[in-house]
Amino acid sequence: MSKKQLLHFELQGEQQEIAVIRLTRGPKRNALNDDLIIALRGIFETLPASVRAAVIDGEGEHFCAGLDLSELQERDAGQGVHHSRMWHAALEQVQHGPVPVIAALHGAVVGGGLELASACHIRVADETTFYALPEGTRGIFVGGGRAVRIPRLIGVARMTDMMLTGRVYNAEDGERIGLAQYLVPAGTAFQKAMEVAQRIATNAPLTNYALTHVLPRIADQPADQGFMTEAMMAAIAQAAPEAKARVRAFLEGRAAKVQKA
Ligand code: 1HE
Repeated sequence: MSKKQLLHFELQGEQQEIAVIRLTRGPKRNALNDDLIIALRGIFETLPASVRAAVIDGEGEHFCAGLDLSELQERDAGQGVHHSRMWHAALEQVQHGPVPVIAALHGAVVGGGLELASACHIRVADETTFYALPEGTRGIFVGGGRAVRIPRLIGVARMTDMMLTGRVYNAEDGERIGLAQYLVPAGTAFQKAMEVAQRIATNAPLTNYALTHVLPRIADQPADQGFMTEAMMAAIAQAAPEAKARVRAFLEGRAAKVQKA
């Protein structure tokens, strides 16, 4: 399969500010082969400067069936480490690339598919979504970063249960335990993800950077260091001319108030 068929990339929005990245291996349930992982990394390394937010979704009935099991050849231990590190490098680009990334989920979000989703900053799931980590039942382990990312979303105990028992979470329970931040009607995840992306694209880029690059690092720091990093980032953000202009706009009644939910 040529690389062109693995992913679709386009820019949307008046200023070309939203990057849409679609997994296009529908007949294989968007299973992630090596070429696709490398292509994904390339996209995030070379996003145009106009882009302020990105949306990832998958064509067909399912978001993603995880690692392409047909490529799980007999690797020796060293090759296995390099393969895992290739995934790490690609998903690092998603998580710590230039812009916030929203995953629009539907159908199966399993194995490496949940790995990809967990590298995104916001997950919007429709009612058809289901989540599983079937590696435990296939005699393998996670390898693309989930051992680090999933416990941070749902805790070690829930991930252990999912892997030991093959437990499948439906969309509602997935949202309840923190796998997704939004739950929407069937067929509307992409639309909602685009709305969220448009909203995010209106923020000051430095604030978005602080939220995607600095906040998760603060959360990983001991409290004493976290408070100091927070103070540094707060000072840098508020000193920016854009922050001053936005605060002035509010004080002069030119900016939106917070509305009751
Ligand atoms: C695949 C894959 C795949 C489907 N690798 N080819 N992930 C898994 O163990 C999930 C395996 N997949 C499934 O459980 C099911 O396919 C689904 C629930 C996702 C979808 O079911 P369904 O009935 O819609 O599709 P299907 O008939 O099972 O699959 C359609 C085709 O996609 C079929 O190929 P075909 O040639 O017979 O048409 C499947 O073989 C193929 N297909 N999933 C390869 N995963 C870095 S560590 C990551 C570790 C992992 O992610 S391990 C993988 C975990």
